[in-house]
Amino acid sequence: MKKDGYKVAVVGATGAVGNMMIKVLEQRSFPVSEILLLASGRSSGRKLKFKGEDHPVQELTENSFAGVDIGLFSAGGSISAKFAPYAAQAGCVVVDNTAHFRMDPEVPLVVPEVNPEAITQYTVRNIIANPNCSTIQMLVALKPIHDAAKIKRIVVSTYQSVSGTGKDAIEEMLNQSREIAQAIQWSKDDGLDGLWSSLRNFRTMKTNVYPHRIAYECLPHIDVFLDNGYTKEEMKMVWETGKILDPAIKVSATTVRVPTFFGHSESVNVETETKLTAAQAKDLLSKAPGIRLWDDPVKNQYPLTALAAGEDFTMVGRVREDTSVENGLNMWVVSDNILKGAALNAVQIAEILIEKYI
Ligand code: NAP
Ligand code: 3JN
Repeated sequence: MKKDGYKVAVVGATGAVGNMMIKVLEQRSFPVSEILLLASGRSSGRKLKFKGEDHPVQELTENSFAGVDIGLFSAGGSISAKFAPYAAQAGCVVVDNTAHFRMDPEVPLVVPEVNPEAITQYTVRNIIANPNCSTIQMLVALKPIHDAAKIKRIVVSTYQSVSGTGKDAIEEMLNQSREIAQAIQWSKDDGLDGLWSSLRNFRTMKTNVYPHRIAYECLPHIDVFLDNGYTKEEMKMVWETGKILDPAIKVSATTVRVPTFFGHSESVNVETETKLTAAQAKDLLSKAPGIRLWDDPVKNQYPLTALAAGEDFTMVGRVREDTSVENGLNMWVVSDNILKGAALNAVQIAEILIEKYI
C-alpha cells in the first residue's frame, strides 16, 4: 500500500450495485480518504451515507475524476463505455462492473479467488473488468475442481433472482406478487379448478421491466437473444469462463430468472479429464477460498438463497458423481449476486490493487 487513504469514486452510487459497493467499502474498512458518489443528473441533490456521514450525490461528467485513485463503475455498459476512458485518462484505475470491457483483450477480467495474477495487466488501459455475477460464483466453485482434475465441459442452468435486474425489477416482482396473492381467495378444500381459472386472469399482466409476469413464474430469458438462439447472459458465461479459467473448457448455459429476491442459484454439471469422487471434490471445496461447503442432504443441508444472501461466501452443496459419464460431477452453487456477484468482487479487486500496485 503506497498511501494511507485513496480517493474512491462510485459511479452508479444510487443503484442496487452502487449502494452495495458503498456498504462493502465501509464494512471492509477500505482505506478511503475521500468518497465521491456519482449518478445521473436525476439524483443530484440526494445524499447517501458513508461511515455515518451524509455525502451529496453528484452528476457524473467527463471531469468527475481529477485526483480520483479508484473508480468503481456500475451504471450500465454505455455509461462505462463513455466515461471509463475519461477516468482512466485522468489517472484513475477503473474497476468496471458492466459487460462493456470484459472481453477486451487489453482489459483483465478478474475473480480474486481464481485469477488474481491477471490484475497485473491493468496498466494497459487503466481498466479492470468485473465478470458477470453468474460466472463469478460458478468459477469460485469450479477453480479447485479444475486445478485437481481439469474440467473439459460445463453444463450449467441458473436460477437468477430479480435483484440482478436492479431496483425497478424488485419493485415489479413485489407489486405483482401482492396483487396476485390478494386477488386469489383459495383454500385447499376448494379444488384446483378455481385456482387454475383465477391464475389465468394473470396470464398477461402489465409489466415494465420483464417481458412477462415474474411473480410465481420462471423466465428462460435474461438479457437479449442472440443469433445463435442463446441469450447474451448465457454467452457471457461461455465467453468469460474461457477468459478467466481456461479457453479449452466447453460451456453450455441456460440462464433463467426466478422470483427470488437476492442470490443466484446454479445447477452445475462438469466433466473432468481425470476422476474425482464426490468425497474428494467435497474435500477440495471445503478448503478452497471463498467457498462454504454446505452439504448434508440427510439433514436438509444444502445451499439456499436465504442462507447465502448477505454473505460473502459462495455456498456449494449437493455434490455428487454424475452417473451418466465416467468422470463427472453435479453440484448446486448459490451466492449473493449483488455482493460476490458484483460489489464485493469489485472491492476485492480494489484491495489487491492497493496492496500490490498503487
Ligand atoms: P440500478 O439499480 O438500476 O442502478 C443504476 C445506476 O446507474 C443508478 O445509480 C443510476 O443513477 C445510474 N445511472 C443511470 N444512468 C446514468 C447516467 N446517465 N449517468 C450516471 N449514472 C447513471 O442498476 P444496478 O442493478 O445497480 O446495475 C447497474 C449496472 O451494474 C448494470 O447495468 C450492469 O452493467 C452492472 N451489473 C453487473 C452485475 C454483474 O453481474 N457483475 C450485476 C448487476 C449489475 P440514477 O439513480 O441517478 O438514475
Ligand atoms: O441479470 C442478472 O442477474 C445480472 C445482470 C447483469 C447485467 C445487467 C444489465 C447489464 C449486466 C452484466 O453485468 O452483465 C449488464 C451489462 O453490463 O451488460
